[in-house]
Amino acid sequence: MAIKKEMQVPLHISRRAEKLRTLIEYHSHRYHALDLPEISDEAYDALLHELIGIEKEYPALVTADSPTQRVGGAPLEKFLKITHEIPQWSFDNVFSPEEFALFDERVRKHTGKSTSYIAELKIDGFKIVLTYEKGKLMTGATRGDGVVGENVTENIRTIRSIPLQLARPLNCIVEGEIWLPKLEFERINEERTKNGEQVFANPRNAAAGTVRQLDPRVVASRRLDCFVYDMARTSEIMPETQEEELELLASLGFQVNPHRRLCNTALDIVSYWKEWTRKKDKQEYLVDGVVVKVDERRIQESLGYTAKAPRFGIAFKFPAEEATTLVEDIQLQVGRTGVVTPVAHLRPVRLAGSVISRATLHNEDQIKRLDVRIGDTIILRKAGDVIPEVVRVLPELRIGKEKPYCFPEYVEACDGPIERVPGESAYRCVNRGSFTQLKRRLEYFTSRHAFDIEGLGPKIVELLMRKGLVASPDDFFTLTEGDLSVLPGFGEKSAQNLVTAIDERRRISFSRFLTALSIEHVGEETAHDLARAFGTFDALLNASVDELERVPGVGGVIATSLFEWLHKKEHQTMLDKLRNEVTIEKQNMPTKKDSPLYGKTIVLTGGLVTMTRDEAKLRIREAGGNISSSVSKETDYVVAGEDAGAKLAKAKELGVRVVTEKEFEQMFK
Ligand code: 0OX
Repeated sequence: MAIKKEMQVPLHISRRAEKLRTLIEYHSHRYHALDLPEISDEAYDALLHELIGIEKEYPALVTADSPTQRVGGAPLEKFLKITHEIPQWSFDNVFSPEEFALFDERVRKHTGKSTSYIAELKIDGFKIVLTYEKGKLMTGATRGDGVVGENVTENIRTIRSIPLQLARPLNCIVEGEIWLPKLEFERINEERTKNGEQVFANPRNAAAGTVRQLDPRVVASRRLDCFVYDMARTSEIMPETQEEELELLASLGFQVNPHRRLCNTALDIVSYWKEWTRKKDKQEYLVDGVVVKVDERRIQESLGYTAKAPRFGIAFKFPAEEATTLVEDIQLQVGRTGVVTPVAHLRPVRLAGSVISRATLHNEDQIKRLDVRIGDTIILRKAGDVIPEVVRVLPELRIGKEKPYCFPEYVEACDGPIERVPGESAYRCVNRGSFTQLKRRLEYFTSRHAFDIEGLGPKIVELLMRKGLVASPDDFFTLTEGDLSVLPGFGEKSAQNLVTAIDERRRISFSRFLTALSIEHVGEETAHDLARAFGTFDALLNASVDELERVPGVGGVIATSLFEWLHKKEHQTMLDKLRNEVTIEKQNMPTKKDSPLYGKTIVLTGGLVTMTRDEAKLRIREAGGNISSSVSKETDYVVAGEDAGAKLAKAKELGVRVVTEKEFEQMFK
């Protein structure tokens, strides 16, 4: 007979639930009562969902005071309370097209036919309920717990997009979202940093903190804004559809978000959602999803409400960019120049639309800074096309069995010991000739950054190495169809295709060629600088250390190590053989001398929305600019994308000019 799970809650589960409850309560207080959260809403949600999951599986663990048992923020003491005339609902959430389809199915089952929906952007701000009498603004109230809110009328009177007087003398109650423009949020935080005050975590919290400011003058000094989306009650006739309702609100003088779309099918909604998943970050305000409402009021009313939410609408949230997960292990990864990078192996977690199971920890200093241990629960973040990052550890959830990570002396992939390079945070393999390191170099050689040979990915490279066909980069160019067609997974056709793909790459630009060699310190940017300075590979080979050092972007350390690399016997032999096989093109100098980027040093930071990082780099190079990965006094511009962090702060500190992605785009025009 199956034993009920509530009879046997494993100790580690009940302990985890208890720790989660305490931690969630702490962050809930910081969020709701202090408007000063330490973690993002998404990380908070991830913790809450974990607790909900545990309590669902083990109902015996539900306590009356569990944070899962309460909804919304309790009103603070400092403002007068207002009991809402209309209960303040919010919609249930769905997170994927599949979940949305279930919602649509429920609606269609009820109506017996297809229904048109209105899709609106879900503004991630602070909810406000406005009451007008005879067209005059009487009160503005926060949502509070949905029944009782706070009277913040004096504060919201300072918001210019909230009309004090409507176009007609009607009585009405409307609902909307107060938000703070992203740039204004940054300005406020700068000011707070100067005054030694704690900064706001995001524009949403800054908006909430401002609306609940006791001094209306402070509110007036900040540029709050408002979108209204619902007419909850009116002394006039209610419009028949949500579309007409939004038009009515606009005609009365409210600011209504312009990006709504009338959709006839669930598929249309999903494409609107996908479109805005991409476009959301370009707005001045935060958008955290799409709100979908049945358009016709008659159908809305007949669908009614559950105990928790209306049935006629749903919040279709964008994929979260932060989540929590467990560090199952920390392993070392050997790179092509022998640098050994610690990588966190994670319990797989869905993040920004993909499943993440690894995150780089960069180096020993980063591990120490984060104090990340095997067994820890961490907050993971992935924004735009930036690689997933460990934001912080949640030490409150430790049970004492977490293991701090220690760099070993001997690393198998290095085929020997490792050493920490003096003056650097990196460890390197002492032995530069291990199989893994050679494999990384050969993989990189054929990759899209270098020779870009189609069909020659890491798996094939390893196969070719194991079969003894390739041990040095020049070996790729002497492979024959006969060599390849007998390999596992190959036939005559695929062998022929690969040989053709290799042949197509026998001409290569100087900078790509140089990048492909995996010379220490010579990445894509330095390779470009060198190629631009010397024009031909022979000129580079003939350069002295002094001449190398004079190239912008190349310092003494790089010059010396490059010179040594180029003049090492084994490298010269390899280069001779390789140059017999391929033709290195002369580097074309950029012609756009009139570009504002010509000769400038640019740092890219944060997520870009309109282009990938690689595209941005290419365009900078074409315009004659240099790209650097760190901010210094020599930097001319820092391009700050979404969620730019430390580099942006450094730029501000040094007085380096910061440009937005939009301004950056303008520079190419
Ligand atoms: C938003 C938003 C929020 C109307 C009745 C329950 C939900 N954040 O942008 N809520 C609603 O609708 C309410 N619409 C929105 N656009």
